Amino acid sequence: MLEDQIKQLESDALVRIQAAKNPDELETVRVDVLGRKGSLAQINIGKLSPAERGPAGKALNAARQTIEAAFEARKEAFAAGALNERLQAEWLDLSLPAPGPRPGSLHPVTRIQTEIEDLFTSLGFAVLDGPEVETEYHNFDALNIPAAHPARDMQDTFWLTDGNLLRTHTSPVQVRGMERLGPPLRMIAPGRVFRNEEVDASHEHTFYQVEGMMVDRNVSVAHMNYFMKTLLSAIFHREVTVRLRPGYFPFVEPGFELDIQCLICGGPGCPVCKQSGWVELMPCGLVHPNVLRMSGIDPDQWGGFAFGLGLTRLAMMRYVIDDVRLMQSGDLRFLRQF
Ligand code: 2NL
Repeated sequence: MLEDQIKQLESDALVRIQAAKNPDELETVRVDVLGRKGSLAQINIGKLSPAERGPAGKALNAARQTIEAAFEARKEAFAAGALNERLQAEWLDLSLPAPGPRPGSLHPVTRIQTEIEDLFTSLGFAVLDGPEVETEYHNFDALNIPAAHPARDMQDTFWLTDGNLLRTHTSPVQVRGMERLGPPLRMIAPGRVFRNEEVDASHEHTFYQVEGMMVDRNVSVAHMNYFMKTLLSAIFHREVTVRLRPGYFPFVEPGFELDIQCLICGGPGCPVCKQSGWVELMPCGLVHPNVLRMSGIDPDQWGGFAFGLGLTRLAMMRYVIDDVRLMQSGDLRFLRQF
């Protein structure tokens, strides 16, 4: 009987569908049974008499539908199983507390700048700020820097097309301070300055410095010495020994180079001080009478001392940083060390 053969085929197929262990095995069963050359297709009802053909065709269709339904159900079961497995593997506990953001830290130059600002504030100095784009007058002329001075060269200064320039030191902030405040005054001017430099491990076109100045009656080199020693002892957290050598800067008279006794070897000589026992640290001097006069201060009534200090260089000394380019690299591996 063809109907019995169909029933047998159907029950065999259902057993094989249930027995399939994975989608690949299931697909093999589908091709074997439902495929174009599969076992269902082999059943030929064409040779039956017209009377038998109807019921046999119905039975064949019913079997096909049953097998297809079982196949679809099994296929969905495999898909659901795969999803469950994934959910198990990728499960994560969203109720766990997050580690939280890493606390930030200050850039080494900012740290030194803040310390110096705190120290000078405690000594009665104002902390002044000023423009980074300056006039030629405030950056050079008002500082008694001659018209032909090499610092004014294109090679040394970033000139703008309108005749202004990027300040090469923070002195112009102090010029503006003298103009605005008048004597007596104590001020420091920390900030970013620009030089037209070829950049390498020890030269940057952009770096930080702080300049300071005190103008009062009868200010002498002794006052300057006292403030400079106080400043350096605070920066290096210990007593420092200093010496003054003559140095020439157009905006001071007399001018000095202030050296400190080497903090590494303490005097006898080492690679840091190039065997001299001293490290050149700070140019300074008494403010030139021309500079006072140009900013409206009478040099016969008032006098002052002034100094310059490289913040970037100081930070490199303190933290033993051997390449100035790291300072503005934005490299988190560098910054996270501070
Ligand atoms: C430097 C420069 C020095 C000054 C800067 C100064 C400013 C005015 C008047 C007089 Cl408005 N002096 N500044 C004085 C002595 C040295 O150094 O480039 N230092 C890193």
